[in-house]
Amino acid sequence: MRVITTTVSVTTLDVFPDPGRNVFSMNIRYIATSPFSDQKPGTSGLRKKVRIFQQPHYLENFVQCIFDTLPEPAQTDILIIGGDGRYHNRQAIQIILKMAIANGFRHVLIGQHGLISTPAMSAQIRKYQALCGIILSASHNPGGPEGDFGVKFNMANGGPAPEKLTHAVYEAACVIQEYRLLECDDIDLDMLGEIQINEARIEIIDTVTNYADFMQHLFDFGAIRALFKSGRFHMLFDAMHAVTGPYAKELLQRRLGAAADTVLNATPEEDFGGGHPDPNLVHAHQLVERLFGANPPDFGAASDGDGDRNMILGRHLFVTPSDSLAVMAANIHHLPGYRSGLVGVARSMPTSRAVDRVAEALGVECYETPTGWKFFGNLLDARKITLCGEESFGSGSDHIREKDGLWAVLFWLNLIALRQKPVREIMREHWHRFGRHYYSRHDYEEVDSTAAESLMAHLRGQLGSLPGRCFGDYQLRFCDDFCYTDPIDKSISEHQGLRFLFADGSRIVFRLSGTGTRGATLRVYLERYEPDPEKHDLDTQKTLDPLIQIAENLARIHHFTHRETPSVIT
Ligand code: VG1
Ligand code: CO
Repeated sequence: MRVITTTVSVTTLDVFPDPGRNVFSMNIRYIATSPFSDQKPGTSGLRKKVRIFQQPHYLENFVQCIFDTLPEPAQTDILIIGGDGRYHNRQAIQIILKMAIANGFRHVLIGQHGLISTPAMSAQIRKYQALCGIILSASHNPGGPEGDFGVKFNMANGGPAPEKLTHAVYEAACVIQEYRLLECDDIDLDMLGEIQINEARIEIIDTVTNYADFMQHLFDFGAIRALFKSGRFHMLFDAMHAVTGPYAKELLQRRLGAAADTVLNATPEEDFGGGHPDPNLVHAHQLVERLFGANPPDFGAASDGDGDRNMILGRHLFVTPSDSLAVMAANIHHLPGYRSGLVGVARSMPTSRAVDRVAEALGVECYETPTGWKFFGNLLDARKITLCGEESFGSGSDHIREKDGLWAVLFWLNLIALRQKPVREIMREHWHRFGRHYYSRHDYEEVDSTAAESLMAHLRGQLGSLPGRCFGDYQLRFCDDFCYTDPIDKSISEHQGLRFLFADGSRIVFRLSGTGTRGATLRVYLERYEPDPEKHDLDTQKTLDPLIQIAENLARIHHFTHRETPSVIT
């Protein structure tokens, strides 16, 4: 529990008129409230419809519970606040700021215009040794008044709060009776600089410059600049009207010399231009059409609402995030920030095992964790891994404690500059050396929650009887309900997805999403290994078709969900 150090009277409105120091009124109100029953954080923070967050006391309750649950501040009392710019971002920031001051924070940093990408937040927390960062984002979920809003909170190591803390916040949210709020005017979020409120110093900071400076230490900007300057290399980056626009323009166009029209949809908008800010083949269609159309650029990339995801495209080529992670692992020692090489890697359980093969070849450990970046934090802090990733368009390294969209793009640019080869050639060589993992994820979105739970229960009920059984050419070798024991703190996370492993190394995984805001989303992950280079140019969905049929047979997807086909295939 944090100690409240403020000495302000709770009943009188004290005003200290000192225009030189920007001191505002400073009356702290203790506001009575009652719990909401649905404030359980999911895979990454609390995500709900905007109108749920707009209910009186809803955001305030949750934020008070975060403050009440934070560990005692060590030497520092810094809080950082920023969001992905979605609808309700600015209003939420003003509320959280006033609550932070009322809860005793003496130093609050806020991203200019209220914007901070998730990876930039992680970097800022580490740079300023902050106690906590609050990110207003529902990531890749759509925004706008009818869309989604979310609150993620990161700890002093820069990473998402671990499960122990998210559970504690939920428990506090179930019994909360009161929150604290400072009465004062809204502050200007657009002008860089400092203001003083009560005893607290509020700084509006330029995270774009900070983040770009940081990236410059990790990659060979000279080599990438030369690549653009050669005139033989063109790329497009789709910021999807979300938070990475300003960061991408600074990095790609200003610092690296890419053409002025490289960054598409570069202005963050409250509703992301009406789309899903989700960098995949379905939602980043403007970029996909260019890369798969006539006369495509050499390289394409996109990131999501809060900038932690990335999609990598070559000419007429989609690089699966799992393959991207494996390529990174195999090449990381060539990059300036990583000359000492890999100490180990980690991937989320449903991510393909392409990276496992690289780790094996390099003789380093490969850890398999549950879905969600919070599970990488301990491994990174303990220096067990250098690199980690998820199939859901996430990759990152020990430079911060979040996945990092633009970092991944710079990684690929640096690699292309070094190898002087197109993306397709880099992939072909990689598969030739390690074999190819054909991989796809099928999502069934917004299905009835009870039906989705029944489907999972139906699958769980069969786990004991399936090993050894044959499905066409595929013999089931092993299946389980994935349970993870953290190698560092030994904490246990159960029910992290159902995995079915076949004798030839193929795999099917089923799990329910923890980020959706309407009904349930069933995710089916399919993977088949192909060592033969003659068979590395097959159509992914066709080659996975037998496994798709087995998934249907095992889970009776149509029976439970009444869906003929998935809503999104990546
Ligand atoms: C999804 C992804 C998961 C990712 C999470 C947060 O979770 O599958 O890999 O860590 O989103 O990403 P789920 O529970 O819906 O499968 V982000 O970009 O929303 O912070
Ligand atoms: Co995200």
